[in-house]
Amino acid sequence: MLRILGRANSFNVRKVLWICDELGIVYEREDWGRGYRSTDDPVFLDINPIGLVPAVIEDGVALRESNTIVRYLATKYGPEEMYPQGPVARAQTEQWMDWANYETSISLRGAFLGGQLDEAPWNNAWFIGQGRKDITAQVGQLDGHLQNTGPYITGEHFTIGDIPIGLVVNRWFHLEMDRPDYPAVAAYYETLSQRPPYRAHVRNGLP
Ligand SMILES: N[C@@H](CCC(=O)N[C@@H](CS)C(=O)NCC(=O)O)C(=O)O
Repeated sequence: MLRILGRANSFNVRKVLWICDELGIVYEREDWGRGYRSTDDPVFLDINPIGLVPAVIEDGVALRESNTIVRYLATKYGPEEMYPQGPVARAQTEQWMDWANYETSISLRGAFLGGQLDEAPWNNAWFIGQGRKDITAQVGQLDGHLQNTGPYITGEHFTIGDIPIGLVVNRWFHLEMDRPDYPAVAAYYETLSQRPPYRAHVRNGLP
């Protein structure tokens, strides 16, 4: 059985829980990470030397990086539609995963970890201001894309491209700062919310 190591309130662990429920994958989850067993524990570092959650183990193989785990599970268990094989459709799906994990992660460190949770070292005034400015612009870019593409990120069907973005959008609506109205993003949030795994693991009251 798939073993998931990571606390269920982690932004990145929630992506893995979401896809498992989408695909009906049975798993057992162990609480590791902030507030639980430390990821500096040698037992955890043996599994994931990078020391971050999530990590998974299946058939004796340990994997890390939430987006990689999502792609692995979709490849192994998912329908073609959820992770298209054609090179163009696949790239159009993955570009949103990479964008979310790099661009918006940096902005959210300032806007959320620094600006909302007051977490060091992100709680520096300049970094908070820049993060707020950047995430506002990035969600605006997402809105522009969804106006032409929706209801899902690549069009008609739900794909794994929606998973990291779905976490970003949920956090966006929890940001305690001035946020412009982005109607296409708001509609997208409602579309995702019709999926029970999204409501269970992402739009579940947690930012
Ligand atoms: N790039 C990694 C980032 C993982 C990451 O930053 N995980 C955070 C939680 S969302 C973590 O392990 N924080 C330390 C902790 O919980 O102890 C991924 O996508 O999996």
